[in-house]
Amino acid sequence: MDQDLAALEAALAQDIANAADPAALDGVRVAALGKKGRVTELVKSLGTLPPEERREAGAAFNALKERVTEALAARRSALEAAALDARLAAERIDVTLPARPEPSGRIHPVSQVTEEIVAIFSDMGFSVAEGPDVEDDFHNFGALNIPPEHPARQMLDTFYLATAGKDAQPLVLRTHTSPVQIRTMQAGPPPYRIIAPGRTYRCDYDATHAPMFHQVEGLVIDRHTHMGHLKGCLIDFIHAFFEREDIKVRFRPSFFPFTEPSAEVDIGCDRSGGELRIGEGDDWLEILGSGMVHPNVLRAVGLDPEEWQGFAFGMGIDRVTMLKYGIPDLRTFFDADLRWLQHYGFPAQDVPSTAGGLSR
Ligand code: 2NL
Repeated sequence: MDQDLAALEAALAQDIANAADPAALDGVRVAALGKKGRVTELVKSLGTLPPEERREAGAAFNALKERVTEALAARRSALEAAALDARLAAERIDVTLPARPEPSGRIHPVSQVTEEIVAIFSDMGFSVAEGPDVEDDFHNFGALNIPPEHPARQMLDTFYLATAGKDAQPLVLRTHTSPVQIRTMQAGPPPYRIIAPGRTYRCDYDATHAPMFHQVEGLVIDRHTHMGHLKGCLIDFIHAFFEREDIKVRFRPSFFPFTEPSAEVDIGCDRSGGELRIGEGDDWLEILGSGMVHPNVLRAVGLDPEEWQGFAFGMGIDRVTMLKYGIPDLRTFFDADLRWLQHYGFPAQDVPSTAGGLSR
């Protein structure tokens, strides 16, 4: 009997030692201590023994059961500790490794400045409007009070598309983003407060002109919008854009077919020493065109000029990009030269916001 017990205990100890994972160990536990386990059966067999043997046998069985239970628990914690060690080894992180390199792609300065302009006007309650690059004569010229004989319409300045049939509407590459504002006014009722940034095209190419360039226009139409709103809006914009409150701003009478009265906007600068410094000195530099929207433009989109009025403005994005970030040659903007972009471009995470300091 004692020998049987010792053999059973040795066999179980062997099984416990051989169990390679918690599931196998559980199998051993059930085979020993489960309802039909070998140790359980032993305890159950107590009743079949003669009464004088039961006491001693009972003590021996219980002691065996206790030792097997302990051996199982010990093996379980050994397995768990080994599993944890393996996981810690597998998930080990070398905190001394260098950080990942900064992504090497760059945002083009024109894209960055467009985002800066959008951020400033968004803060003033403007939304962004977009439209097609290919326009018809009405949206690009006619609705803007530009008469047929106006020099802006000449074949020489405008890219005309070859359209089918001699009666077909002439199509052009838009020469400004004004048609976007015409389309916005046609699409729904006033009031409007929008800016329209985007690509524009003119048949012109030299040191300061590219055939494709970028413009932003703005439009505010309401019942009582006046020249004071135009001035306040553009002065605030200039201070925000150049990130200096002390820049002088001058409104100079001008002419555009689509505005009356019209004003060009100059900022104070210094040209002495062959270098341009914005906000210094007492010279002037033109950066914007603006004016009160011409009654004929309002009529062209079905608005009553006795009821609605407002202002509009236009600005070359490429030129203000050169000014703000000191890029000397416009033509390099469109060379797609990666070294140039590495030098003048912006990291993708530098998203402009007026709250974060536009350009930091
Ligand atoms: C400039 C001048 C300007 C506008 C653009 C505009 C648009 C509509 C109605 C009236 Cl829908 N005006 N745009 C007005 C004044 C000036 O641009 O020098 N651009 C680079």
